[in-house]
Amino acid sequence: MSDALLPDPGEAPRQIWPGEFAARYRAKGYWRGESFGTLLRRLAADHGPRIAVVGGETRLSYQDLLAAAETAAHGFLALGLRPGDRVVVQVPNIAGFFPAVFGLFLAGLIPVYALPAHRRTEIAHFVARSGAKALVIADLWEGYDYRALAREIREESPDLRVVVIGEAPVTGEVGEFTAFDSLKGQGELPQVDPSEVAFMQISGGTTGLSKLIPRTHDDYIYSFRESAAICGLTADSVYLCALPVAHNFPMSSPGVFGALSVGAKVVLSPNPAPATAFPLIAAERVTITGLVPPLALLWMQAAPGSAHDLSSLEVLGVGGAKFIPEAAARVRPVLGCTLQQVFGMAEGLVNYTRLDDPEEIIINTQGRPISADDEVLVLDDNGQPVAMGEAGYLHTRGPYTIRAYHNEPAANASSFTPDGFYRTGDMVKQLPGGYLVVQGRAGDHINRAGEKISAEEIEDHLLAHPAVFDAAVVSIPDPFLGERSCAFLVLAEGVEKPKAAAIKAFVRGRGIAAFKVPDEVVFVTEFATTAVGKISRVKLRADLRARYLKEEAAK
Ligand code: AMP
Ligand code: DBH
Repeated sequence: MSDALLPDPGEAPRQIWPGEFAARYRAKGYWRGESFGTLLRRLAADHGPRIAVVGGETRLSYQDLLAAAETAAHGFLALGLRPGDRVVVQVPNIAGFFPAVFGLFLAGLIPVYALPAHRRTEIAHFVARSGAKALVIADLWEGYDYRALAREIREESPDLRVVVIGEAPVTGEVGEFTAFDSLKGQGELPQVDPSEVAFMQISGGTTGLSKLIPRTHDDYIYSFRESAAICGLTADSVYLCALPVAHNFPMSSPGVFGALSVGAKVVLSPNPAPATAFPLIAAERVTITGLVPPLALLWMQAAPGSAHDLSSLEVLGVGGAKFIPEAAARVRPVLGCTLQQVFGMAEGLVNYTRLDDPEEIIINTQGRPISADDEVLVLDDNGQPVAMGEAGYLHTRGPYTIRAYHNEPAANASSFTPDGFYRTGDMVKQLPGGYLVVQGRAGDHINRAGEKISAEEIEDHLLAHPAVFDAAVVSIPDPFLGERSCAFLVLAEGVEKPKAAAIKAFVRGRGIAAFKVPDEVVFVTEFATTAVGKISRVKLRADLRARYLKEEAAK
């Protein structure tokens, strides 16, 4: 699509529910007119000296967090940022994430959450699509220098302000950037309207590049407040954030915000490996955490032989991809805690098995929605409801599900029905009681260990390789990852066949997250065509997958 059709990226993100819906969500007490900033002030008043966040050597109480966030808010505005401006935040699991994002909220600025795995191409896209005025990054993390990445981004966007947060306070030299810990300023902080967009999450990208998901204070706070209740969180709970904090699952299901909303303690694990997370569980007496299925498997493998005391763990949330019943059944016997399946999406709808559900429900379903006002439709190919227990496409609408992506007219036309239902692309069965069982999905993305990869996005990168004539990227079932990605390539005529490793290196060199690099590369002589010409990409990918699986089975 040409840029001319896109709304001005300078336009502030909005999220609008029709009046009668908004009125109902308010009347029912879902939307309470509280902003993130007001929430933090209330939490600091109620839980002041209690520990809110533990990350590395840093321990922040609720009042420390408020003080640091207020300082940061003044500092962001002193940099020349104005309420409503977007700020791309790419910060890993370090304590500084919290004063930074609450500082942005208090200043009326709008975080756009990137993941630590994102690279030049993705960050540049988020900056451009959101019209961001600033970037908040870490310095060095897990061997990667985010300042180098920021320098590349600034080549394209020279006016972008860059603020650097460290695991330890950054006070010294940060080159041409601003040290987070040097932010200061004074004056009035703006009034923030809780019905306005608070931040933007990113979609896993079912087609093309990731889309931006504008969430309001009202809708998001409702989703994690209710999640905290469903997940049994109290002020005595300790939530371990083992997945990247900016991802919607550890952020809100119930996540770090759900935990903070009840005065609990959040512990940040720099990574989710048992060797890192288990000592933290023992030391901080962690009661609840969330993992994607492959990590849950890894933890179950490591726990029996571990010297660390994991007995404080009460609840393990597992989501992001399908957790197969055989694995689900082992959680309680092996880890001694209650499994809670979580089926959610950054666009909104989140389903949980309830802690007191029968074991059979916990093991075999992906839960039921948070809200009595989450409307769920399971439709067939013709848009007609299927019978209870039959598989169909999940459509949803409700008090915390978006009605539109930011700045995406074409995707909005296809992803939402005229009456405002979000077409999730997931195939589900609905059981009595509203429990959903995920069956698969309609779209052509790869769900690699909970990371969603758009086939189209990777095909575009592959097509940029001079030796590649055509490319199709498909998901292949994988015993550990759930799915892995496989790129089928037709080479241009007369070129020398490159090595698979060279193709992978080329894709990585395009500046994208490592998890998007194809796991496998298969060269084929041609793609099937029908009599009328090229077959659809959807059918082509399905055919290639089927052929691959048949050949594997024959081996
Ligand atoms: P995203 O739109 O990137 O936030 O990814 C959300 C998608 O992840 C959902 O639409 C599902 O396809 C998938 N997903 C999340 N949780 C689960 C789960 N528990 N089981 C199966 N698929 C899941
Ligand atoms: O995969 C997801 O995006 C996801 C999974 C579980 C999510 O956004 C969530 C819970 O909130």
